[in-house]
Parts: sequence; C-alpha cells; structure tokens
Amino acid sequence: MQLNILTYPDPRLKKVSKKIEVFDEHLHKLLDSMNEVMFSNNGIGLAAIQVNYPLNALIINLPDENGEQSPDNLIEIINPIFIEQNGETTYQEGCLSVPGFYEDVQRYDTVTLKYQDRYSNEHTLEADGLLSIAIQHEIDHLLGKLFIEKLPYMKRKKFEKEYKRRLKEKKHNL
Ligand code: Y12
Ligand code: CO
Repeated sequence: MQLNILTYPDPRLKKVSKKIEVFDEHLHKLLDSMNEVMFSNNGIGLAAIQVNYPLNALIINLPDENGEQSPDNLIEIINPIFIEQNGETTYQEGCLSVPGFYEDVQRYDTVTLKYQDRYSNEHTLEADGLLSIAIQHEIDHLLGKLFIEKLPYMKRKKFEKEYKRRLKEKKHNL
C-alpha cells in the first residue's frame, strides 16, 4: 500500500478520525504500510490521518538507548481512550506533517489509556516520559489537532510566517 504523508496546511489533517470496527487484513496492511512510511521518514510516531486515513489508529516506535528503532518496540494503538492524565511536562516536539519545525509544547506528564491492538484485543497502558508525550501528540492527530495549535499566540504567529516563507522558497526552487 503506497502512502503519502499529508503536510500542513492540508485541510484533510483537520478531520476527526472514526472508531475502527473491523480488524481485518486491510487494517493490518494499513498499519504495516504506516510503519514503513514512518521508518523511511525518520519518524517515531504516526497517526492514520497523516496518511489520509481518518481512522482511530496510531503507531509509535521510540528509539532505544543507542538511538536505534527496533520492530520489537513498535506499539500499535487502535481506538485509544484516556482514562487518566496527570502532571505537566514540556518537550520540544516535531511532526512528520510539519516538516523542519520543532517547538516546546506543554502536555500531561503521565497518561493512562485503554486501547485495542490490531486483533481487537483490549489493553491498558500507563505511560510517562517520551512515550506519554508521543501518545498525546498522536491522539491529538485523531482529533484533527496539530501540535502547532498548542503554541502560545506569538510563537504560533512566528511559526506561520516562517513556514509560509519556507513553502514559498521550496516552490520557487522546484
Ligand atoms: C515526541 C514528540 C513528538 C512525537 C510525534 C512524532 N514525531 C515525529 O516522528 C517527527 C519526526 C520528524 C522527522 C523529520 O524528518 C527527518 O528528521 C529526516 C522531520 O523533518 C525535518 O526535520 C526536515 C520532522 C519531524 C513523538 C515524541
Ligand atoms: Co504529528
């Protein structure tokens, strides 16, 4: 399955994703292809909406202590629901749909969620650190939200100006 990553300001990124009801071969192919496109673009997290599938599915593959990504560390999360969110933390986030831009974002420090895996089995996950941040970032995608929408007013304005300038420059160089 050939997937392309949607980038800001593509309006399709604003769609609210739908609950997955059917856990079939098509879903498995989508998750496998998401993993390929995430890995080949040096990503550590990707939501289905970012490849134009507005479905409640996301994948996360955090690097280990050597900075390597391993298939063993891949987490596939379907139909997540937060059941607890605590504390506060700030991390400099990036997103494959907002290439080349990183900014501090404030989020909950720890989260607990319920979700299903690709076979519809139910799980509960307590997350902290980078995993907690990645989960919150990706679940925002399912709600049609990008991390830039969490920036304070002046930082958002600065982002818009700089991003537009880079898009123009890119178009000019084509
Ligand atoms: C912490 C914060 C945010 C997340 C969400 C997942 N984010 C990513 O996977 C972002 C990856 C990314 C990769 C890029 O490409 C390269 O570095 C080659 C990139 O593009 C540029 O910097 C040009 C932007 C973002 C998880 C955990
Ligand atoms: Co993102």
